[in-house]
Amino acid sequence: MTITTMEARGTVVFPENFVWGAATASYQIEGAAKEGGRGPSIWDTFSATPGKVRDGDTGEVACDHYHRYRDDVALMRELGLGAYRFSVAWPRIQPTGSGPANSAGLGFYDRLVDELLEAGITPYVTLYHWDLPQTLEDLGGWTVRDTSHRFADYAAIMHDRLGDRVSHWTTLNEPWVAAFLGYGNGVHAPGRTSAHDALRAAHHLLLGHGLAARTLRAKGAEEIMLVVNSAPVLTPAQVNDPDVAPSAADAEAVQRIHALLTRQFLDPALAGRYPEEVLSAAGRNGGTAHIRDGDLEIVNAPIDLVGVNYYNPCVVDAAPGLPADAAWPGSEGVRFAPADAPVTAMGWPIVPSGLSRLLVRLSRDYPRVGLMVTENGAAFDDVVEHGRVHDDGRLAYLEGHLRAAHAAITAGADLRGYLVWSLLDNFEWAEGYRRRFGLVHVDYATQARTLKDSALWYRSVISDNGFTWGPNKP
Ligand code: IFM
Repeated sequence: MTITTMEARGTVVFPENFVWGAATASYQIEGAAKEGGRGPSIWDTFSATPGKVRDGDTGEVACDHYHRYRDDVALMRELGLGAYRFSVAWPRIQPTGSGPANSAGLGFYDRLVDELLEAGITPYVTLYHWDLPQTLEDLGGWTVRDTSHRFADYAAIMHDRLGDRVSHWTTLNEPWVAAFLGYGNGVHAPGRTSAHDALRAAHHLLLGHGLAARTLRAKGAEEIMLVVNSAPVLTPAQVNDPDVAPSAADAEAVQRIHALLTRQFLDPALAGRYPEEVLSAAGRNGGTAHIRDGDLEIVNAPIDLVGVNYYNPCVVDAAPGLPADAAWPGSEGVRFAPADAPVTAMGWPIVPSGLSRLLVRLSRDYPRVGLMVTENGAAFDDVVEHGRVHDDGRLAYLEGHLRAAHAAITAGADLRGYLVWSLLDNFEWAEGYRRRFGLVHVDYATQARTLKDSALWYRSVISDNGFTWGPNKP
């Protein structure tokens, strides 16, 4: 069942123990880029490079969460969040990416975790949400194997410090983005533009995941998750009618892009093998010598959950003769097509049914792990008026996607929780501060926080473990 086939109004109630929360990432909110012994990350370097980030924005101050984390945890408590997913800035812990831990950096996360636990909020710790120490990039970044080993060392440091209070560990956030926007089309840090580098980076991120997952498990981590940006891959006609059968050429394009986006990471991590489509893309872009014997066994470390970051479907069709997109080595002959759907301020199509399709498929393809929606949300051009933010667009987006998540559970997906992206408006990477994804509005001039209408609605969803929608909702 997808939400396109559901009634026009009704009530959804989520399973008992369903996890409700929100997510952020270190570079996007912390600020204090030069405090507490933090070393530079690739995002400091990249955002300081003219022309890379809209309006010349950087994460130097961001939401000043480093200093305001107590107030931010108080907001989370006010919203009734059960879980808070945040990432650790590796360069706060190891300013040059290796060697002894920086105690001031560890101290910050220590205090944050204690504050969360005190507020009754479960911490979900992500170890890598893209802020690679610059020194490691200077040594080759994710294109070299050594970075994978450095990542596992850093994971060990973090578990040694927080493992007595943190049970939920995520190794990587969205390795596809880190590899293919960071090293492929250069839209993200470190801004390299080489298909070969991007494919090497993807493999070494996976290797780092496997090494870190094994390290965390050996140290007693209870739950280990890999978070991917995933999406159902659809033809343009399928966006509004999932039952339209694609032509053979379109079906091949769909299958190939699904392999490059999702299976490239989940097949190695959960089944210890690469899809043919990925090996063939690597073969045509510098070769596969970086994939060494034994790597895939390491990558296939036992994990418990896959985190799914879903925003919109990926829409493609066959376009014979088209060269590969720079972010998609192996996508020769495929067009990334527009979707016939309303869009957010990012220009991303709003297709809630895509979430149910995706969750059902992932649960079917990877039945041994549970799923969690670790990011879902939307940017809109919010304004504060008389102390309120009437973000109806975001509220409708969240409501539609929560209905879709519920439909997926009904259809058999093993979905354990849902985290909104994002708790706060924040630094939206190459888009800077213009794009607001928060449940909470941030005035960057004063750092004032204002709960948006969507936040107030989400609070009631959490407290009721569900909601009623439709014209006569109470
Ligand atoms: O802001 C990002 C986040 O860091 C990773 N997932 C997508 C979000 C919106 O672009």
